[in-house]
Amino acid sequence: MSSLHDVSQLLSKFDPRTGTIDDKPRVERRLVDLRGCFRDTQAYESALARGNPLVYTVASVEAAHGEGDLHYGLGVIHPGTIGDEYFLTKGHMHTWRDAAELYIGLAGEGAMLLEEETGGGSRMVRLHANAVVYVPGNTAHRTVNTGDEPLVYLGVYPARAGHDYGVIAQRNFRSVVVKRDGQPALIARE
Ligand code: S6P
Ligand code: ZN
Repeated sequence: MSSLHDVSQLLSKFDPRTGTIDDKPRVERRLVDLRGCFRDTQAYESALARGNPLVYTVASVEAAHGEGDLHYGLGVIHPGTIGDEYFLTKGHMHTWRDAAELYIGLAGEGAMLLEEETGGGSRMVRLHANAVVYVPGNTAHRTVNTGDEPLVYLGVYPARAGHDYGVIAQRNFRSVVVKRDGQPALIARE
């Protein structure tokens, strides 16, 4: 449980340039970690043959585990494309399906791909500095960088949300965000 006496539980400092939050753990996702995510598998394999760039990092603060507690993460997605599809996160649903999440844009230009688990459609919602995206419960979410600079954002979610990556690994998203005439467009995966 957090205590008002312990300031380390109350205040953290992040650096949007390094994608770090104090000394909290930070995961790195490189191109090789994103096998199966991109639509154009040939473009993926040939990009991988040329190198294994860092695609995104997430530093997380996940210390509190009370029923009403919050976790949060600082994400940095680097600019780039595979074929015409923007660099992206793996994407997930929350294990506790009802858990919503707030994404707060800090720098760069990007978008969130939001999909209901069953039936419903896909939405692309722009994410950038001074924008807040509300991700409802029961919604698969993936973030993409549509600009030329790193996309930096905070994600705030219930401590008990959990991350279900398996559901995405199995069937991926139904739509993709691609670059069309220099602009992001949402299209069906086919
Ligand atoms: C966690 C939140 C974000 C993501 C981050 C990376 O609920 O949605 O911090 O973890 O955007 O995406 P992913 O799909 O690799 O976790
Ligand atoms: Zn999430």
